[in-house]
Amino acid sequence: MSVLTIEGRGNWRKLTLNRPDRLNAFDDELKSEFLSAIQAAAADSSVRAVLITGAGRGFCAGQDLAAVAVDDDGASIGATVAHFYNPLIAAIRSMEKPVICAVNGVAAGAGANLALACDIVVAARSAKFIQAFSSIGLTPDAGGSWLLPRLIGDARARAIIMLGTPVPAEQAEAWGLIWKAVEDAQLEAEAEALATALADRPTKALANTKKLLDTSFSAALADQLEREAESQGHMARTADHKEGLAAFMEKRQPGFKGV
Ligand code: T3D
Repeated sequence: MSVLTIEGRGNWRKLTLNRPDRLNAFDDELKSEFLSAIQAAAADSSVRAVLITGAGRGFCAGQDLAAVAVDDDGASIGATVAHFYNPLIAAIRSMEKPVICAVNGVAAGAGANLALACDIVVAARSAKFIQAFSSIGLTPDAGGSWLLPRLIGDARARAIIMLGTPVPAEQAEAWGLIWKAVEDAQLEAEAEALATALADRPTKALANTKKLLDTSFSAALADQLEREAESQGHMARTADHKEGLAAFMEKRQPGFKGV
């Protein structure tokens, strides 16, 4: 059985982490297959949205701790972060199409931060997010120290990282850590409907929106205004913009092509 299921769904792709007996923790095989699948989805222009989820009762328990040598001198952990988690998170954030995460159960350590790095996160009500790092004497990785303060503010980020306190899905929604908590039985349908809707939207505009939002907390307003103007200049020349305008004038639904 493959550790990663890849399903084409018309103009979007679903990736399911598939090591349910380990709560989909990342061993070397899953790391390699998942990073390749993310890079392949990014490079394929026929894929206009990506949905990530997990098989079984967990979403992802982060690094497979059984695979971490107890006498490790730190070199392999550093290498894992540099060669897997960092490129993975960078690939998701820079992917020029929306990435949706359906958190079907517990998301811990790098598994939690993988979810939070996605553009839109929907979680089952039974799911929870755990910054598990400090409980095993580590510090956040997979972008956690960057994402969390931006999403929920410094006070909450500091506490959940230092204490390793699980954040239930409903609390995560109330804090703005995720987009939405839904009934467990509805998660798959809700997430797939989101992927379908996003894949039919103007992909280039969504890609540039990601770029703009990623710089919004670090850029000065004047610089961000310039970036917005530059982006609108590019968008105005896209076929999807012309289609959006035409559809509005003709009082019909637009048929965006992602170009
Ligand atoms: O190389 C590096 O280390 C650097 C990278 C670090 C990135 C990181 O992600 S560090 C953080 C690693 N993750 C964790 O510390 C989480 C460890 N897991 C847990 O704390 C708990 O399992 C959960 C809170 C996530 C879930 O608890 P619960 O009670 O629902 O399930 P469980 O019984 O603990 O787990 C079910 C099985 O999955 C169990 O195996 P068993 O007893 O049925 O044979 C458990 O050992 C296994 N499992 C859970 N998490 C991991 C794991 N096996 C390997 N690695 C895991 N991370």
